[in-house]
Amino acid sequence: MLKRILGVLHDHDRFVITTHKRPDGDAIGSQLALGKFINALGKEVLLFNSDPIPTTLDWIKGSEEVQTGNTLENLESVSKADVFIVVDANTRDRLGTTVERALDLFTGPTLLIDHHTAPESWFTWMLRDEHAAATSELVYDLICTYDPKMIDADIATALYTGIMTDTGSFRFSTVTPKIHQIIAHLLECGCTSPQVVYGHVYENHSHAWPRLVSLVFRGLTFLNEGKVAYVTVTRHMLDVSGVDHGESHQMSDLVMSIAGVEVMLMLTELSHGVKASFRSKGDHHVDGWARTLGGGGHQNAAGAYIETSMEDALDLALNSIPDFFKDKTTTNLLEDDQSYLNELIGMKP
Ligand SMILES: [Mn+2]
Repeated sequence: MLKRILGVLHDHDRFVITTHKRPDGDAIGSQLALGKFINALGKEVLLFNSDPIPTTLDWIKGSEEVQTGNTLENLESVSKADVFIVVDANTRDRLGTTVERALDLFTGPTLLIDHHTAPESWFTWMLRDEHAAATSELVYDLICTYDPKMIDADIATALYTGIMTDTGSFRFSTVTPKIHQIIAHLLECGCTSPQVVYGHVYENHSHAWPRLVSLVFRGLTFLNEGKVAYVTVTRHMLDVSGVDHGESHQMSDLVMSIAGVEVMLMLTELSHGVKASFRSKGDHHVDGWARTLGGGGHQNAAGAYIETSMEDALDLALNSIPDFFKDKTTTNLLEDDQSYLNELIGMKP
C-alpha cells in the first residue's frame, strides 16, 4: 500500500494538499510534513486550506506557505494540479467552503491519507488506517518507506506535533510501542524539544481564557453518577470573556481531568449552529454517540455539528445518552466464556 502511494507521488508533478477546516495539530503537522517531503522529491506543492492556521501551530516551519483564500492564483494552481491530496479528513464538508469551492474546479485524481472511519467514496487512492494514532503516523510511515533520511528537523517537528496532539500528549489508547519508537526517531532527527512544542500548543492561553473557564464551569453538569459530564459554551460566554471559540476546545481536557468522569460532552455555540465535542476514556465509544447526531470521529474523541439552537442541541445530545450507555453495559459474554461459566455452574454440588 505504502509503495503504491509512493508510486502515485512519483508518477505526478503537481500536487495540492489540503486538510480539514479549523485545523488541529495533526491536520497541520501531517500537511506540512507531507508537503515538505513531496517538495524534496522535486515536485510542486500547493498547501491550501479553508481556515488560517491557529497561533498555537503557526510557529511550525512551513506554516507561512499555507494558502487560504480563493484567489485567482490559488484557483489556477488547484485546477492545474495533477493530484489533489486530502489529509486528516475524509468527507467533503469537513474541508470547509473555500476548499470545497476550489475542488469544483478540479477534475483529476484524488488521494486520501487519513485515520478516520467511513471515508467518502470519491477518493481515487487511499492510505488509511483507522487504528493509526494520527495521520502524522501514516505520513511518517510513507516517508520512511521511501527513505528515513528524508526526515529532517522540520518534518520531524511537524510530525511530532501531529502525534502529540492527536494522542492527548501520548496518553490515549492509540499509543503503542511503535508510537514511542517513532517519537524516539523524530527526536533523533532534530525535532524541536518536546517542552517547546507543548508550550506553543498548550501553554499559550490568552488572559481572557480563565474568565471563560469560570463562566463555563459554573454550568458543569454531571450525569450517570458522575460518569458523564457536560458543559456548554455559549456565544454570550465567548463574547463576555473575549475568547475566540478556537481556544475553547481545550476545555474538554479540564472536564476529563475530574475524577470519575468517563465521558464528556461539550457544546459550543457557533454562528450557525452548535459544535458538539465528545471525549471518553477506555471502552466508551463516543464516535457512536457522535454519529447519532450526524458526526463521527474516533473511539475516545469525536465531534458533530448540529444546526439548531443550543437548547435543542443539548436536548438532542442528552436524549441519545441512555442508548449510548445501554449499548456499552449490555455487552453479552462471548459464547466460549458463557459456556465455561455454564460448566462451572454445572459443577456446583
Ligand atoms: Mn488526526
